[in-house]
Formats: sequence, C-alpha cells, structure tokens
Amino acid sequence: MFTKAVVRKPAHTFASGITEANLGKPAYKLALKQHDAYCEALAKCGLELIVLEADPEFPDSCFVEDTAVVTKDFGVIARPGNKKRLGEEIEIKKVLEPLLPLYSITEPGTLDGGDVMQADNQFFIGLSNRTNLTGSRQLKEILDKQNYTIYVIPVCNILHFKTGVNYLGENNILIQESICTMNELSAFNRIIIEQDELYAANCLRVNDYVLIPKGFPKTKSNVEKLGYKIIELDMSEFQKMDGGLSCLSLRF
Ligand code: CIR
Repeated sequence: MFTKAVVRKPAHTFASGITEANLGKPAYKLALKQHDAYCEALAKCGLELIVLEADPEFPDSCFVEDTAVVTKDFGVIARPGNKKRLGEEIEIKKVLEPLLPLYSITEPGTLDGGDVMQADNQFFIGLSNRTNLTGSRQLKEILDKQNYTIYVIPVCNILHFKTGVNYLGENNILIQESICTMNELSAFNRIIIEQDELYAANCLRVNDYVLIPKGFPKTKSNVEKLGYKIIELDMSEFQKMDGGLSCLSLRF
C-alpha cells in the first residue's frame, strides 16, 4: 500500500518543455485543471499528498517521477538524462530527505525514473536516450544490496521504459504490442496494448484503483475485466508533452 505521493504543479512555462508528441501546444489552464483532478484521484486512493509549487525554471518539472526512484524503505535521487531537466532533482532531494534514507545517481551516470519499473521484488531498468549504462549500473548496485532482482533492458522507439510497459500488480502488466517480445517480461500475464491505444500503456495502479487515461476504451475494458476499480482521467495536455499518469507523481 502506498501512503504518500509527491507531486509538483505545472509551471506557466509548461508549454516550452521537451516533446516529440506533435500534438500541438498544451493549454496551461487546462493542464492545471487536469493536474488538480489527478491530485484528487490520488487522494481518493488514500494518499497524503506533498504538493510542490511550480518551478518555471524547469518547464518539465511537473513530471516528478523522473527525478527519483522511491520505495517504502529508501529513495534513489536520479540524474535526468536530458540537460534541460538536470537540476530538477535537487528540490526533490530536499523534500525526500526527511522522509526516506537516500542514495544518488552520480555523474557520468544518467537515469530518469520513468525508465524504472518495480514489480513486487523485481526492478526493470530501461536503457534509453535518458538512462545510460552507468546510471543503470549504479541503480542496480543500490537495488542489489536491498535484495531485489534486477533486469536491465534496452528501450527503443519510446521515451521511457514505462511509456510502453507498466505493472498493475497480481502479475499483470500492460505492454505495447511492439515490445512484448522481451523475454524478461514473459513470466507476466501480459495485457497487450494495441497500436491505436499506445498511450494507455501508461496506467497507474494506486492501492485499490487503477488510474487510466480517458479515451482508450479497449484498455479500459481489459483492465476492468481483470477486476480492477478504475479512475479515468483526462490527460490530453500532459500527453502533448510526452507525459503520462505515472510521470506526475512519486508514490511510496
Ligand atoms: C520529458 O521529455 O522529459 C517530458 N516532457 C516528459 C517526461 C515524461 N515522464 C515520464 O514518462 N516518466
């Protein structure tokens, strides 16, 4: 069970963040409204929220997931792999320091939290344009000491590992069709996300609920069939900036 989440409000500079989505400019007011609804959903799931004020210096800073990897017992401060985001982790470190024992990814390692998926006692670390081999090795070393089983997996054609794969719990993963050949993931019950619903691979299990993006009926129905309670959230403005449901919080 998660009890807390860190979130950060989108800054007025949000639209000048990094994106390859080609879906147009996000509307700031609507992004704020969608962010509020996201926070309400996390509260409904039973989480106490630590809400950080917006930081206009970092247009992508509402995507807090990339700045750390957190569990109930410890946190690892990441080192964002895009120079434009390097430094976002400093504030997150200050916030987490009183709450959890912390480790850090250090230069020349880079690692975005979006590349790290926990599934019970296993961690999957994606090697992407953001997470380099050194960063993955540093994280593996930290997690090895905590007795987790670690898999390091190359990621192609998607921004982060969790853009394409997410663990729901009970051995179920949502996985985009094009990457479901990964051997390391073959032991999971795989719910395949088809080509016309790719964005919905990034759903988020929080305690008794699965948060899913609005507008993906096949994924919704497949998740419901597994017996999960669902909260649907409109994510249109975050999708325009390549961000999904998991990216907007750190949960522990
Ligand atoms: C970026 O490119 O870094 C942001 N615009 C989106 C980050 C999304 N984060 C995530 O998938 N964990």
